[in-house]
Amino acid sequence: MNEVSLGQGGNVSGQGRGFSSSFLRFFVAPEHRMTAFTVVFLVVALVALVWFIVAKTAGEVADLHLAPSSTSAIVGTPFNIDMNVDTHSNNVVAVKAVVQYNPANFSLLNIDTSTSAFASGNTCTYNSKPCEIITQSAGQAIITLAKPRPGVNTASGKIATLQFRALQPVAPTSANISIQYIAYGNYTDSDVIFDDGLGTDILNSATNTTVTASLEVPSGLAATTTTTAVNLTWTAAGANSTITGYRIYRNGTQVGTSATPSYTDNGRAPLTTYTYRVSGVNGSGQESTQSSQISATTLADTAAPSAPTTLSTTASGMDIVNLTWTASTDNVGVTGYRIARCTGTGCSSFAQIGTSTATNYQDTGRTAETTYNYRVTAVDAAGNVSTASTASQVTTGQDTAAPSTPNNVSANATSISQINVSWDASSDNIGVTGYRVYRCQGVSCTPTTQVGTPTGTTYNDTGLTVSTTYRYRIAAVDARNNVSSQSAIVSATTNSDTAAPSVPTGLSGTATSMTEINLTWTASTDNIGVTGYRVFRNGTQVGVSATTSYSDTGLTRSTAYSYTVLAYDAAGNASAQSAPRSVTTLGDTQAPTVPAGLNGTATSMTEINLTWTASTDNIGVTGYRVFRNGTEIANVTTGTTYADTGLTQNTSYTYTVLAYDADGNRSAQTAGVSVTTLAKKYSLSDFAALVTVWLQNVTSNPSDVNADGVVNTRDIGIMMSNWQ
Ligand SMILES: [Ca+2]
Ligand SMILES: [Ca+2]
Ligand SMILES: [Ca+2]
Ligand SMILES: [Ca+2]
Repeated sequence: MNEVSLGQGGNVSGQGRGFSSSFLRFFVAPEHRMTAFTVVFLVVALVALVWFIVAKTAGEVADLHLAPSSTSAIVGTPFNIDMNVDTHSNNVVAVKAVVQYNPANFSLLNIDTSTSAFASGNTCTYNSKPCEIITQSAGQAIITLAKPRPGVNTASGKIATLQFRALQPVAPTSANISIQYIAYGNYTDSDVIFDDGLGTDILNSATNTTVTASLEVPSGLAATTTTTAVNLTWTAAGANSTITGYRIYRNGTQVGTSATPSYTDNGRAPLTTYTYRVSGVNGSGQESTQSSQISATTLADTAAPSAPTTLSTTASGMDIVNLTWTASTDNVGVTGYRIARCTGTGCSSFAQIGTSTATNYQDTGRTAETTYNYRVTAVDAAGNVSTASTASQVTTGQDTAAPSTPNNVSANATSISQINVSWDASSDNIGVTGYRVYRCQGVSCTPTTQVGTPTGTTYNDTGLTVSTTYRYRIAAVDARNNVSSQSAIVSATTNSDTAAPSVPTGLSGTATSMTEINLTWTASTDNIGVTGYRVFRNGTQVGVSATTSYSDTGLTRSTAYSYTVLAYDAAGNASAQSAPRSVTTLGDTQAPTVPAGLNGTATSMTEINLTWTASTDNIGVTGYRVFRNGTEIANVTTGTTYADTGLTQNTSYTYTVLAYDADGNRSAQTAGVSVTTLAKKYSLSDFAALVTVWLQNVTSNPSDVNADGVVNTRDIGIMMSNWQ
């Protein structure tokens, strides 16, 4: 059988071209169809090229034209491709077109041959065969048309109009829709429609139609706004559209999807402009171009949040207050809270102290033991402020924070007994109420004795010891007796004493004996204290006294001494000497003892030798006085003997002796001792001598001779006295 038939379902069978038939049968099997499509296309193209060359050699029949040659399509919207043929040089009596496409991308809706130049419908038959054979399968349509009257020349004409619809947005590639075209001309054989065995001219060619298919772009995008939302609407996709949903873009970023042509974009900020676009998405998830852009501006927020409720305040320690409250609500959103505070029980002059985005707040740095009131307001992003919450009152805990340690402590002596200590004021969370001053005495001691509690930053330490080092340190204290650390230790030394005592006055002296004078005087005064007095006798210091009296001993009796006194202090400062006072020691009033053992011996007619035992005296015996017959006759200053001469012979004399001292004190006289001089023994010479004396006396005193030549009695007496 010399026939080529293209079977249903794309199966190709034929006996005239066994190789091709077997080849095609293999590749058009469902499991090989995709590959087969390509291979078939290539094989067909190769064969067509061979046929084209053959046809050229045998004479071309016709050219194929597709109108349009490329198409822009909207997915889902039908588009037409006209398949035309025009005669090149021969009569065309039959055509065969194999239309191939990817059924995933396109569907062939209709093959319209009503205006074809080759057939008028399936009712036509030619040589017991239908003039028009159209077979379709997925991705392929084979259209075979024949003229009812072979041999009738047809210069040109439409073969068919193919109505496609794009199922997917496809890029324009050469394989979108492929048509293999075979034309037969100059047929005289009326047996079969297709038979190239009788000198038939064949033009076999292939052409492609490229299709740019895109998804339907949403249109008619419009918006209305509220404070927090933008309501979008757009035109629904057409009835044939493959769009199954939409994607919504805000400011270039997808923010949502919608199965319907509307979308509400909630959660927008008030008074804010947004831009929107919308795209369509088909069932394969492919997306259309985005729509044109629109802008929408939300409305301003003018509604204030609700007032915070159940405000609670709790003191934490002495300086922290914790606040919590129940959240406010707002049409847009509460952006934060403002916390206000005032100080005092029932106070009302609230001032904002902080903000919080949470429903709690910690107020630090509060003052201990202080009552505060708090209230909270809520605000939104537009600055709308709620009414204030109910105030909540709280009192902080007791002060436990000690003041800061006093700094810059200094100590300076201002006198011999005063040191002024000063320092910088300490600080305290509430207030420093005073300071404690600690002191010790010494150069390396630790001050532990509290000596002062000034409220200010100075302390004048008085009553101190001269030239003495003291060390100090300070601590600060608050009303709760929280005591700071003690300051650094400072020291100072009181001034040395340079002031001398006053000059002693009222110096007086009394001689109490021959060797002692007691001095007294009026006490001197001193800035610190009189340590003692120095006593000077005749300009030379003879002693010191811690009191206002002095006994000067070892003196000489009956001697005048000049005294002065000065006062001195512990630092060695000495006053001037007092006015001098002259005092004389007592004299000696004690007489020597009475000489004892007085003994007299007449050694001649005119001499008696006296001896006695020496007297004693409190001072010393100066001498003795000798009395004869009651008359002092001698002063013996050496020894205890006395020779009394010139006495009368054979005469008894009575002697006494007394002792005396340097001050003239005399002892009593001894008992009288009588001694008789030796008797006279006369000789002639004694008489001659008597006469001689007598004569001498008479001669010297002529008047003594009476007229009668008698010598008077006086002369006799003289003579007699010489006799003896
Ligand atoms: Ca609001
Ligand atoms: Ca404190
Ligand atoms: Ca002094
Ligand atoms: Ca005496």
